[in-house]
Formats: sequence, C-alpha cells, structure tokens
Amino acid sequence: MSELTELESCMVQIIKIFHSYSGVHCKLRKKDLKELINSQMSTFVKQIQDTKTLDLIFKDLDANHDSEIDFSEFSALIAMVTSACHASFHEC
Ligand SMILES: [Ca+2]
Repeated sequence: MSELTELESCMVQIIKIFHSYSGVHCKLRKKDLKELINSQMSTFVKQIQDTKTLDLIFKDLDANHDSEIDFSEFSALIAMVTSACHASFHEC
C-alpha cells in the first residue's frame, strides 16, 4: 500500500480503535461502547456515568436493533460527534 494521506491515516485509526474495543466479532456490546466513549472520546463527549444515558445512546446507534453496534452504526456516532465538534470550532 502506498503512503496514506493524513485523512486516510485518521480513517485507519478509527477502524483500529473500533476493533480494539469490538474484538474479533467486530461488534460493540453495551459495555464496549461505554468503555470506548469514556476512554477515547473523553474531551468531546461527556463521560457516561449512568445506565440510562448509556441505554439511550446505544438504542439511538443500534439502527438494526440487534443489540450490538457494528462499524457502520459506530460510524454514525463518529460523524455526529465530528460534526458537533466542527460546529463548536466555528463558535470560537
Ligand atoms: Ca446493531
């Protein structure tokens, strides 16, 4: 593979981080999602402390209702947080 661009490297990092929490079956369970958000998105997203908040986020992301978050569903979270982050940059 030729050298990746800066953006491509970021995309690969997102995939690697997802897999480091999803394990080999490539889907996040509820506790995996909580660990990922609390440890990898701690500056942009408020820490998830309670079960109710976790349940709400999980339910919103789980588009196919299989009680797991696949990479496609996880991508929606990345897009939402990145978009919100972009909007907040413009307020500065
Ligand atoms: Ca799902």
